[in-house]
Amino acid sequence: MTPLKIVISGPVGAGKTTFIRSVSETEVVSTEEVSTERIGKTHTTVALDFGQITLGDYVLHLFGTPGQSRFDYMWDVLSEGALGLIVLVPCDAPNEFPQARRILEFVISRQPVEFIIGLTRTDLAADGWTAAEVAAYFGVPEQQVLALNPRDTANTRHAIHQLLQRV
Ligand SMILES: Nc1nc2c(ncn2[C@@H]2O[C@H](COP(=O)(O)OP(=O)(O)OP(=O)(O)O)[C@@H](O)[C@H]2O)c(=O)[nH]1
Ligand SMILES: [Mg+2]
Repeated sequence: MTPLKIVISGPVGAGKTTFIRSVSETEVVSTEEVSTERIGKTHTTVALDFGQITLGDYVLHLFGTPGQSRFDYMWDVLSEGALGLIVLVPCDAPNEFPQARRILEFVISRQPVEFIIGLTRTDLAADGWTAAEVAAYFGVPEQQVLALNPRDTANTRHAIHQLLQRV
């Protein structure tokens, strides 16, 4: 059976690489380099992350995008033929929300793909945006926004399940 393609996108530091590493059943292919920008961590994705998970009869290929805006052209490359999209949004970085919205609007304008929004870093920021506020910002129903910790495999598996339910 042809593998199904899922894209994990979102702004810098949202947890895309961490998400794919925690959910993938195969060793993840990552392309991280030392960041040239001050982004609060040393490494950043420069091309893609790739992982895989089998759910029932389906093999899912997971592609993670880079977050830095100099790599925006990768959205198009990586989202071609995608079945679903998870946009990760860090609850404590509202300055990154416009970038998240650009990603979402760009991918959906290229092809009508099902998506969910994963709200990350909720354990780190007590005063971060809530799921309801983020849903309002993106103009989607609250059920489409899922608070999740990309480090937690149960959380990331649940997010993939939620996305597949929509697909
Ligand atoms: N505690 C906690 N840490 C998180 C959460 N989300 C992300 N992180 C941490 O934030 C850091 C950034 O995560 P990455 O996976 O590198 O983020 P990324 O989206 O791949 O970033 P770029 O490739 O630079 O765009 C890592 O140290 C993660 O462990 C969260 O919900 N909780
Ligand atoms: Mg990354």
